[in-house]
Amino acid sequence: MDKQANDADSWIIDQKWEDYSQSEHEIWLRLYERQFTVLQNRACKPFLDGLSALDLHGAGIPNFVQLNQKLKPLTGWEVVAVPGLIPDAEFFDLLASRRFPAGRFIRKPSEFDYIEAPDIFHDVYGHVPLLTNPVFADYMQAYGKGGQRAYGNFDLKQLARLYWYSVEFGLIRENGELKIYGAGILSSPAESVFSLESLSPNRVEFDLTRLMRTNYKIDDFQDIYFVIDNFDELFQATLQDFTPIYHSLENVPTLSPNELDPQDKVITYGNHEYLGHP
Ligand code: HBI
Ligand code: FE
Repeated sequence: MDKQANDADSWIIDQKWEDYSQSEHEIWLRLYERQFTVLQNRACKPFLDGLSALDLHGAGIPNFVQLNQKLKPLTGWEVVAVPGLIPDAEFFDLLASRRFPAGRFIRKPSEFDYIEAPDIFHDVYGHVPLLTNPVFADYMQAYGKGGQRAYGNFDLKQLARLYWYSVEFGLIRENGELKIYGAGILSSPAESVFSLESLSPNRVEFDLTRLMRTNYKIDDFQDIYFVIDNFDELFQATLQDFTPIYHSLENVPTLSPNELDPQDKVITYGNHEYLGHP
């Protein structure tokens, strides 16, 4: 494959696993233990299966060398260390080549309950277990390729919304019940409960075009959650060429997160009582 115009590889750094302190390993263990309890009946089965297949509990922060020895044979994905959020173009290139960028830093004890930027716990605990699921693994690569096609040609905000409302905050139906697959929820104890049990948010059936119209909040629980029946639904939606959708959205108003659209197949109508983090 020809060298990418931008160079995603230049963002990859050594994880330097031996440099993590004991207290950093302990933060991982505390976050892991707490989340594991919260997610027992809330996370989708493919996530819990991935968590045990990769043995992420271990003795603390996972060493990517050992993690990739387990992950790569399963779906061809590997985790690469990056300093933090990277530019969209490089992000898409890494996903398109089955490399998931994970921040190597871990949050401080003072940030235990909430951190703005994705740290290694959000990226590895939240995102990586589902990369062991073949269909979701295909979806993530297809998403990266969709980003490469759009980059430079279309506004990326519709794609960012797709990532946000699926990969980060998506819900999935499992044996008739709603379960979590979005990493932003899976790495947050409070939102793991809120997303499934609060009466406040709307929950509607996944619809790609509608979802691409919907704004999102980055610093609080979501006002709306989109529900899929299976990962193949996501994968199929991403195989299509988005160009006609981008054009159809050009003169259609954006929806705010707490707005419903008349076409929505609503699962639960929210009462919007939750007014945000204090
Ligand atoms: N970079 N490391 C990292 N992790 C992300 O999740 C990430 C990113 N850059 C861009 C980005 N996400 C979003 O813009 C996606 O919606 C594309
Ligand atoms: Fe994330």
